[in-house]
Amino acid sequence: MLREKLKTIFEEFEHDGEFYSFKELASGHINDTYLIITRKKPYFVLQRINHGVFKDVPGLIENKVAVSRHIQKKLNDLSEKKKKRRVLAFAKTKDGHSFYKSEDGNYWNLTYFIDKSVTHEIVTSKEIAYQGGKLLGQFLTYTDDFDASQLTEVIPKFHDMSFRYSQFEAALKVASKERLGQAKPYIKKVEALKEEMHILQKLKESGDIKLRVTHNDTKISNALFNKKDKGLCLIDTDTVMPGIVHYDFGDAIRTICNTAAEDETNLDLVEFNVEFYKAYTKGFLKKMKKSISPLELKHLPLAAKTMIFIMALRFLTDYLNGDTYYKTKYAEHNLDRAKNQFKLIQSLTEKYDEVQLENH
Ligand code: A2G
Repeated sequence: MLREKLKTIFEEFEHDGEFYSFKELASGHINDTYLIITRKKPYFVLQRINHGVFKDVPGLIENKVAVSRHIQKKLNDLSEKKKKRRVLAFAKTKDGHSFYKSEDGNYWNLTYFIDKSVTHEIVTSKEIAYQGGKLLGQFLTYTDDFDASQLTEVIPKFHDMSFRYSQFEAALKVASKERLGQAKPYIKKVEALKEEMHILQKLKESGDIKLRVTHNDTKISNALFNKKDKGLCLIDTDTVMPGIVHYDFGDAIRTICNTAAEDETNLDLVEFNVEFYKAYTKGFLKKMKKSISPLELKHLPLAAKTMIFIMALRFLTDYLNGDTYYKTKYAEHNLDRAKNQFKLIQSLTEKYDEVQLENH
């Protein structure tokens, strides 16, 4: 029984909590995540890391723990007023490790649940967008002096556009006739956008845009807020790796500015919200003013387009591959996700002038 299993795993970790019940937190597409409700707070979050997706789980967990520790040191130096900021804290197992490997070969990690925090699947106010921007700017600022060479590259070439195109092209060769047929209009879009979608990668490769420690999965549901909409911290740091600022900014905008959730199938509801873009950018730049270069700044709108596109491409590729990567609930789920992202690109493209910084 799942309850017994989770309780047993929970008890492998060092803490004072007494297991009472659990609740699945089902919004992620990769790992299995459970809120562990104890008899007396704090609660905990127990996560099974998907080792099909992440080949080096111990490396991944070391990354997360080291980055959290680095940020915690910065928080310790803050004034009392700013002490509401948070960072994930990891529990250790009774034998001193940051993860537990269960007999069935699965890897688990346990973090303290941040009390009175909430997440959002979509953004409903400019204030949340603004706070979200500040959170990311703060994360990148706190990790600016983190030695990126310490980090394991948990998924090599994660946001590398040429790599994602090559996976797409390989998927075209193995896809069923039926899926190829369903995907046809979107396959054409992928081909048409190829050159533009490589611009940022080229700037990264030439060194014109610098490498930083980036989060790499900055969708809005990976940000914690308090009940008054103030940002607390970014969570789900599984993919912290060296990257460019555009990965994180663009991936965040992808969900912040979508008027519908990523899984919405009614495409009439999917629009790009320019007001939220402006609010997010304002919060982000408030924290990043000193460290962002003119070239990085100029390419923020393209970052949004590129990161929406790379997710569309990955959802489409997974659909063509027969759904081997993302968790899906029905046969067309990945195709629907890709359609949602393509609709968002279309809407952003129509409003592209309005998101250019000089028009804010
Ligand atoms: O789904 C997951 O979180 C993905 N993470 C992320 O890259 C993005 O595709 C997202 C879409 O909602 C991993 O692939 C590790």
